[in-house]
Amino acid sequence: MSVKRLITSTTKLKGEITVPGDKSISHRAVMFGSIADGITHVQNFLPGEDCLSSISCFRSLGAEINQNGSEVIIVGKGLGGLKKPEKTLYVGNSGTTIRLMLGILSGLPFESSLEGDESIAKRPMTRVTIPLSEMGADISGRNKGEFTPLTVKGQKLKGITYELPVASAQVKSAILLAGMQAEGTTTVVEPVKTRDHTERMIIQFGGSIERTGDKVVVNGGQNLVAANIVVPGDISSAAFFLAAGAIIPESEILLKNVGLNPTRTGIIDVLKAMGADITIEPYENGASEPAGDIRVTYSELQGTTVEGELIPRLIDEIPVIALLATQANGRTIIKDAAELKVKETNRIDTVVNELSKLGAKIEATEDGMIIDGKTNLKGGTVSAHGDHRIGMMLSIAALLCSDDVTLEQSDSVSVSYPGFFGDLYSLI
Ligand code: SPQ
Repeated sequence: MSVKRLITSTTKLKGEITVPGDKSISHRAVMFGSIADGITHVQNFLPGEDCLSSISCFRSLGAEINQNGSEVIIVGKGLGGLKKPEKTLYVGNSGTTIRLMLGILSGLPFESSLEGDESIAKRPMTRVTIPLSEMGADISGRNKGEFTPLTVKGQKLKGITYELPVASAQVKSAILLAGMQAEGTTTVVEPVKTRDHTERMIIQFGGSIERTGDKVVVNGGQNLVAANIVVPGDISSAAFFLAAGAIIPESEILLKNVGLNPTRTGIIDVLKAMGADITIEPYENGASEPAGDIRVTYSELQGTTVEGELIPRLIDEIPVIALLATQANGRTIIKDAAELKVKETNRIDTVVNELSKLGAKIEATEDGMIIDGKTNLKGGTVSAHGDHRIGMMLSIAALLCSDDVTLEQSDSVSVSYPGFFGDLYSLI
């Protein structure tokens, strides 16, 4: 187990950071490149463990993928170019890899099995296997297909209309990926709009997709063609620096090339609602995925309420929003976020338990948490529990702690941000 003594008692953070490429977009670039015809070039790919799992799974399916750091070249031969893997596809810690792949594999003419690490084994899969089965997929697994390991026997699929019971971009994407191979039309109805990287990428790869209100519609039998994908920096990684700059006195941090897709920018809305000093300079380059520079300067924060349609736009940032709330005056309430219970860890429990160890006034609720600030954080031994976002949030919290902080399972951060500690400590 990796254990790291974290830097504490920091007075200011100053400098410029270019966070690595977006995780959600990097996964999708590998998948679309592997099922398209022709040579796809991906720039600023995230070489984090999760996205490397996607590469390794598609290599096992016969895709030719050359990855050199953040540059990836994929020689795609269309869906028909993929073949039965010789061994079980291993997705590591990555929920996005397994759920989106289930959509792709459901319609391919061979059998494949998938499994991941201990955390993946606890994450619910029926949210994907139920709609895919309605389309004709044959997927079996532990506990009636609820958990890994899963086996998919490819079938001819038919289009369906499916109302998502939970707002989930992964479920939406799996259905769309199956829908592009199905007979007829597939419609996904979203209760609340979730990240739309799959939809944008279908268009970039020459496919067609339509959105009307809460409905996303794809036609079956689509063939995709290779594309050049430039991945913007990951706003979910930038969020840790945005939080650090906002709560550590005298800080000023410039974040370059951060993805600004409106389905992901809920963290900026929350920071502004709390009174943070944030300025954004969007790039006017007409890219499919918008990006820009963000500057954050320390200021006094106020508590806020985070709920409703905002939740899917910041779901992965809730751990760091909880930390922000410990440094804001008054009460912060986070609700409508029960989805946090089925992430890499139960992120309601892990955030509450680990921040409490550092002296935060925080309590769990059924669908979120309540935090009272402003609190002086002390020190202690905390754990990432194998969850990258918890590890990074605790490393930012430590900067404010008055006593020593030891972080267990610190190497979890490599799932989405391998150079995290180097970048963070370059600002001191
Ligand atoms: O891939 P994984 O493990 O599910 O990653 C997480 C994360 O914190 O990085 C969630 F734990 O992000 C998900 C996100 O929460 C990535 C994602 C996507 O790329 O489509 C969508 C969200 O999940 P969901 O279940 O709401 O669709």
